[in-house]
Amino acid sequence: MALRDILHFPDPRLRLRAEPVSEVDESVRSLVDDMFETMYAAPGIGLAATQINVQKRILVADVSEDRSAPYCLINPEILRLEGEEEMDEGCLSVPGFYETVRRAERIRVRALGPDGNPFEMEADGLLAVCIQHEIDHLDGKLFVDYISSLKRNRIRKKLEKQGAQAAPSRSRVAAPAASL
Ligand code: QAP
Ligand code: CO
Repeated sequence: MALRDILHFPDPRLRLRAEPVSEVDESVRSLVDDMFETMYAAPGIGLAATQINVQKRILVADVSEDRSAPYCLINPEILRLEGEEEMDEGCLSVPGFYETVRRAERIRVRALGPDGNPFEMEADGLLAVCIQHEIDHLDGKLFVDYISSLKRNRIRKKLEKQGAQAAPSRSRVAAPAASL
C-alpha cells in the first residue's frame, strides 16, 4: 500500500481520458488499494485514477462517516440517470474550493468489482453525486467545468499561485545552503 500524489487543477493531465481496464489482475488490485489509502488519508469521499495520474477507468468512493462503505468501480457505465439535485461539491484536485453543481439524483451503474466480476448497483443522494463526479474525472472533466468561466478562472489563478509557491519552495531553501 502506498500514498499517491494527487494532481491539482489546472494540471493538463486531469484532462486526459482514461482507458478501460482490460483485465482485473493483481496490479489493478494493488492500484485500488493505493487509491483507497490515498482517498482516506486526504480525507476524501471519492477518488478517480486520473487524479493520481493513472489513465485507467477506476474509481473508489466511500461517503459513510466511518469508512464502512467502500465502493470500487472498474470500467463504470451509467445505465440510468433519474431526477435532478443540486449539491455543493469539492474535489481533492481543487483543494479549498466548493461550488454548487446540478446532477442526476439517482443513478444505476454497471461496473467490474476488484474481483473482476461485473455487478450493477443503484445509488442516490451523496453517493450518486460522488459516482457521477468521479466518472467525469475518467473523461477528463472537473466540477469546475459546470460553473461560470469567471469563477473557474479565479480558482485557476489561486491554485496556480499556490502550486508555483509549493513546488519550488524546497529548492529555493536548499539551493543557497548547497552553494555556500
Ligand atoms: C467528490 O471529493 C465529491 O477542497 C469527492 O480541501 C465531493 O472527496 C462529490 C476534499 C463532494 C460530491 C460532493 C476537498 C478534501 C475532498 C477539499 C472529495 C479539501 C480537502 C473532496
Ligand atoms: Co474530484
